[in-house]
Amino acid sequence: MFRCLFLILLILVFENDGILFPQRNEYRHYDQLDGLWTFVREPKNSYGVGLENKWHLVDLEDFKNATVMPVPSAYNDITQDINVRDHVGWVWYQYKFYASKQDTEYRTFLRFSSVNYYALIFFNGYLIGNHVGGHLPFQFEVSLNFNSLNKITIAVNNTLSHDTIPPGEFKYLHQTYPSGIQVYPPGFFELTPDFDFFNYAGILRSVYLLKLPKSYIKELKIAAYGNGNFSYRINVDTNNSGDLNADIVVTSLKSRQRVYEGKGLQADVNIQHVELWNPRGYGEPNLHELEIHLINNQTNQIIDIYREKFGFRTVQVTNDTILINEKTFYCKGFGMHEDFELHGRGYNPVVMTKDLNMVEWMGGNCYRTSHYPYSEERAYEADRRGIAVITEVPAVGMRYFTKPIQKLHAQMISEMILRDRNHPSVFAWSLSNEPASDSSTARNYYSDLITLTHSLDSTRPVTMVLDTYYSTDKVADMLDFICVNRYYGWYANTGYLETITKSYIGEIYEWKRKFQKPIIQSEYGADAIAGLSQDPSIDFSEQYQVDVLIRAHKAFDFLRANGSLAGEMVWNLADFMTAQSTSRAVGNHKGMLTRTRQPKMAAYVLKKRYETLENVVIGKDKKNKP
Ligand code: BDP
Repeated sequence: MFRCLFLILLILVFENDGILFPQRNEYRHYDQLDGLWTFVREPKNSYGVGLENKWHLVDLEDFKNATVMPVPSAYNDITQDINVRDHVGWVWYQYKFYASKQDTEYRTFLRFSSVNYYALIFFNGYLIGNHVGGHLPFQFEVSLNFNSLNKITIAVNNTLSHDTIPPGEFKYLHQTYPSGIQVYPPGFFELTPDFDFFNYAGILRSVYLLKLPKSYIKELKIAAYGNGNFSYRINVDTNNSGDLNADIVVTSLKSRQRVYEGKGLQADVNIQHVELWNPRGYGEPNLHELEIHLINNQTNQIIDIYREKFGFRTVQVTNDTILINEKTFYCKGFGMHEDFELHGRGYNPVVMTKDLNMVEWMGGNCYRTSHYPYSEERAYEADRRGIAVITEVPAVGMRYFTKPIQKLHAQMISEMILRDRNHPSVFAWSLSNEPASDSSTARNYYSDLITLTHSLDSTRPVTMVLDTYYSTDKVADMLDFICVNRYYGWYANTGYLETITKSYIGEIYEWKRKFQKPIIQSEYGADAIAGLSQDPSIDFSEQYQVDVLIRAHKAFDFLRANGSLAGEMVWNLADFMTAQSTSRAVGNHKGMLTRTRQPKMAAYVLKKRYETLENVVIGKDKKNKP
């Protein structure tokens, strides 16, 4: 039944109008509803007991099995109950609050920054909307009760199936011995997700009660280039309140000078002598602030204000390199995860800040939001720190290239772009990680999505992260640049260190030769269990991870020098949790850091490399053939 419900809901197109980050200022306010929410778990893979019995109409705290769950956090690792950790299916959250009298002056919205995977939102007993996919924000307007409690109820389902992105496989198992002994309990199934990270679920990022003016600034699109060309588009919810206009001021956050003043809900202008946003190591990550005053033309009064930080910079792609502000940008990067002990993928400013500090400590200038868009707070921090980011839509391990899946994928792409398009740090969109891109159905499927992405944002290149081979891949030629994941010395030729350098050189050189596009080695590395010391090295020892890195780096230096490599991203910044498998000893250990962010031996090797790597080398000596 859940499967049917799921499909029906997929068919309802989720209308996302663009979504701005919550802001508290002279005209808009919010309450952050984070804290302890009432939590009830349905039986594993239940057909939807809660929906059938209308749990949104009752007080969940009265249930015998009710407990509390911190928001934001994944629920999986908070209890001692293995059934909570490994839950598949519905869980319910509830939160009650009294509205303040002053709230009558505002329009109010519930904003969810990330609920994974599928969420039904009820407010004061009514279904007000749903969202599918996790990792991206959504909001619904609500009318508050002023004389009684307000009650938010959320039903969350983490089920992964063929109809979801990323996909998972349900395998129902039965086995009865001749004696009549049944091995598996009735209804037993194994769920194998098509990805290598723990499927943390629940309310993963903050929940807000937004308080916005009756007419308000709804959407903002900024494009700002290295030559000072600047355009903005403001979309307003007028609430039928007549003729609205906007006063605009752009201020340099470096000099604190106003560099532009204007009027209008949109404009295309050129601003002279702007300070550019640059990635770390290429100059300062200078930011500007666009301040919008929404004006009612009749009364000439300000009715809303929104301020957004942005940067002037240009991203271009040649056959060989990615250029930021017309300079070759070489990505010294990391694949990462939003992952930590206890709160799983739940947003935590401590972990986020530590992670970005560790990227900087190792001399990195770049990361990919593998394998889903990270928190909005992280994108603002990347802007401020000058870390260049490839933002990836949640579409890992794609195998089923059907129309309904494509529609969902397209929706996620558009939500991601609407959320992140004003961030200068985001320099490219990744549409998938390791899809089965060697089939012609994949080609048609991705061709549409690439066109869609370009039409939604013409200022950034589009890429995908491939693990196919240059000889069989069917999408690489449609991308602006190509990301390749490969694990020589780990998944291929384990233990044969002497093959690693030539394997990378040989393969990447062919990708380059065939497609004549910039190539980023987007994942490489090896697992190392922290403290496991073996010399000569053996797989899983810290020395082995170092040995793999050193040999890969030798190849990357060679490839860079002849213009065949535009960047490298080690997999992974830190160890992270995965599903259980015989190749995972309590998670994936390819981190440069442990899961608690302590450096392994490899971290020092990478730090030395990133700190000493010249910024611009590409294309110096093109005659340098392998
Ligand atoms: C790559 C995947 C990544 C995995 C990694 C690994 O993109 O999600 O964690 O392999 O196996 O193929 O460590």
